[in-house]
Amino acid sequence: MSLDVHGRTLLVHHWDADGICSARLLLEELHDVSAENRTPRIGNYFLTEEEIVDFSGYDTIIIADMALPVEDVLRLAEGSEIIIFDHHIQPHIESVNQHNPIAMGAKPDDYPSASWVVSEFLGREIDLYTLLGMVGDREHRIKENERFWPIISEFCLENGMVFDDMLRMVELLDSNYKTGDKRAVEMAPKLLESDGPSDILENKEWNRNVELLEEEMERLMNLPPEDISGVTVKKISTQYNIISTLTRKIAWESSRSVIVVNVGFFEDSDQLYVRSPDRDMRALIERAVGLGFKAGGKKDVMGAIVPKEETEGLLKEVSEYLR
Ligand SMILES: [Mn+2]
Repeated sequence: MSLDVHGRTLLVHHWDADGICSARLLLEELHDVSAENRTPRIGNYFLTEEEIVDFSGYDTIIIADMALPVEDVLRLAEGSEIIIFDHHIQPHIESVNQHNPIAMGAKPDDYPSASWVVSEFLGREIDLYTLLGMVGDREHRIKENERFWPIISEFCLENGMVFDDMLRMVELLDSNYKTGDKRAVEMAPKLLESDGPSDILENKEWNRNVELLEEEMERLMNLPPEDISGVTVKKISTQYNIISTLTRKIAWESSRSVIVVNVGFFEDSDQLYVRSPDRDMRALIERAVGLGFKAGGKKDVMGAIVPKEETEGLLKEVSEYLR
């Protein structure tokens, strides 16, 4: 199917490797249209008032790999035509053009990335960007996918690559959001010009990012954690958006529940991230949302953005829940 857009077109996409690859595929399709691409403020899974006003000036808005709140989508839909390509859990939104098989009941394993939703919609052949989206979102777990792992293995073989090369490419693409560089995220889809890996593997800036991120991760891992009744709590201050990676690393090494608070990423808010090997986070997410916090996640993780003056309160709430 071809992508039917009219007027000034804006592509809003997630900042991670899947978002960048999905944007790359869509921009190729839109090459003869004056399309611009944008990512929301990094770390926000919603649009700010400013972004909504700004985006509302476009005739068509394509949203890729980003399950924005339904109320944000509906506000954009008031004056623009909306086309969504996604694979996140998201309610079905009747009034917009929503291509999200998961919202229609498909199995997550059949749609491991938004890049695949886009690729399938456009009827493309399997290519590097479609597969990198999957590797980005699933990492090593893509090997357990009975449908797509054989496709990835064969693609690697045919193109003289190994899976580690794909992981490296994902790391390089993700380095843009992890360093908090919104403009670099927005530039990235346009820098992917060839169909080969060299545009990614040889990008000097992204390689330098990865080095910086590794150094910062080491510094943060070496900071001593606190112990609050059997829960590991780590308070950090970093300008990098690496709280989820850090929390996962600490949790793997300790196999205990971990809470990380980063006071250094947002000016007005803190990032709070929780991972637990045995406690179901979904009830906690509901509770945090009920208390008015911006929180989201899955069975084993919760991420929240908390106004600075409320961080201690939420931290207390979370550690009580975990103990
Ligand atoms: Mn995705």
